Amino acid sequence: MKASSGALLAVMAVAALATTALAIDYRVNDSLGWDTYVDYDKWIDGKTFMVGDTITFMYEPYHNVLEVTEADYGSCATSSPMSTHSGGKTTFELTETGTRYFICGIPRHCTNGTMHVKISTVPYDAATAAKMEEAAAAAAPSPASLPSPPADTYADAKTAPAGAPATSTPASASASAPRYQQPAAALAGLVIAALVAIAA
Ligand SMILES: [Cu+2]
Repeated sequence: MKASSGALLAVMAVAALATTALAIDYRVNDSLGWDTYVDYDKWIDGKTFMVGDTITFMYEPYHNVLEVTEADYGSCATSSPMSTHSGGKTTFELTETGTRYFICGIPRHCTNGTMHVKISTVPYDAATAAKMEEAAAAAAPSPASLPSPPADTYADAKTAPAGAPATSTPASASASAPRYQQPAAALAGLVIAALVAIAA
């Protein structure tokens, strides 16, 4: 009786361990998200993606996420993606080992804007998982790391120079207007006087 319940506990413990394998949801580029002009190789550096982990792209709605082949990744080709995702939040489950390739499909965001990232997934390993979880916790976003304005919207931010005058008519111009009318009035008076003189 005692032995069998002990064995049962052992089985339950093993089952519990198996189901609580550490899985990490990686936010691509952490709190700054999927955006242009980011060194994604640098973001990947030091991370070990394992089967069971997920990667989540957080982005402004004018970006998207295309999963592509290695060849299309290399040339930033957007015409035949394996899958296309939009809406601002896309999660991929890393269900098997191997390398997956992701790019942004908006023109030039991949080629000029560095929006390409490849994720290599390795088999699950508990020790590495624990290490990665620790690293992820240490790198938790701080309130100070606010997202910078997206480079794409620079055109919208253009406004009139701060020093530009509110109107093109200074107040002094209207104040001097009567002076221009004075000679004209005087001339008109002379003309009338002359006409009166002729008539007489
Ligand atoms: Cu984009």
